[in-house]
Amino acid sequence: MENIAKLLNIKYPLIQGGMANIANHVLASSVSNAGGLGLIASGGDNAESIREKIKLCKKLTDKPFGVNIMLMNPFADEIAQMVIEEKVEVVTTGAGNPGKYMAAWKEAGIKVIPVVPSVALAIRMEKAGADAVIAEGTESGGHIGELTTMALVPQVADAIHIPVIAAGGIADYRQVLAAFSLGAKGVQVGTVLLATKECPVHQNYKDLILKAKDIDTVVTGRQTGAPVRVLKNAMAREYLLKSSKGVSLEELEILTLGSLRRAVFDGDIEKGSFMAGQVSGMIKEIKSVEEVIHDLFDPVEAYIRELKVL
Ligand code: TUI
Repeated sequence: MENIAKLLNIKYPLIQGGMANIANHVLASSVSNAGGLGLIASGGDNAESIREKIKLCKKLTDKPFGVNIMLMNPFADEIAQMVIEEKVEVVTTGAGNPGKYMAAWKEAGIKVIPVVPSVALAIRMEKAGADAVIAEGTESGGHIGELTTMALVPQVADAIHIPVIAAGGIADYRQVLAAFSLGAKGVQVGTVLLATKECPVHQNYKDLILKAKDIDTVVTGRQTGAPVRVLKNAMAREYLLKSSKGVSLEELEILTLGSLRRAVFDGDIEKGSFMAGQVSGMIKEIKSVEEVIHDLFDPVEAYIRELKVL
């Protein structure tokens, strides 16, 4: 397979990242209308709230779109059922193993694309009937695995026979080309879509991405077993200080409780968790979703001709 555009019936081999609390019907339909695969993210929401967004998204686009299910969500079981009822075309999953849902989804004709942080999970997902996997490197924003995109993607591509989609560290056409070079058949992007006109986050969130430098993300939650990459701010510093002093998991949880919502909806620069990837430092202007997607793919062929590496 040349790339995943054919599999997903879309123009560009691009999937939008899940992005809890952010990826609603507006962002998802914008990505789908621009030729990628838009996704409505479940985050911690319940099935009915996502069902509403699916209905709204169907009014905004006649192109394929999907739903991302964050498997640490306590409502994951009901969301897994709801996507069948709503005849969602594509499901991506994150933050866990979707094995127990796979048979029902495949039976319903849903294309299933789990995020995998390791070769072992990729192999398990292929055996369980996944249509493709997203190999997501630790450069990504939000909940992350250990391996870098550079190390993970070729190892996953060598281990399985279904298409691999690269994620983590992709914000321009050079990184798109690198992903294909590593064996990926498509890319998933999140951070670069945060800085778009259509992205429904508080303006302060977008401004923080535009201001960020290369070293401005940190990983919180390594001690609790749920590492999360965020932009450095007072909240992240306090979290890291408290966890280095060995405070209880409960106290850390209280600190982070609702912090993503504070970032996304209130733009609370001090107390919000601004999840974002290491590519934040590359993003210097707000574009439309359509411009972002064109800028990721259109220069690739000319760039291949320009490259003289040996
Ligand atoms: O899921 C993500 N990124 C996310 S989810 C999220 S919401 C959240 N907020 C606070 C704490 C935790 C979550 C924000 N960003 N990316 C996909 C991803 N999946 N990254 C890593 C994984 C993963 C990890 C382990 C996937 C499977 C897995 O399997 C373990 C197992 O059971 O085998």
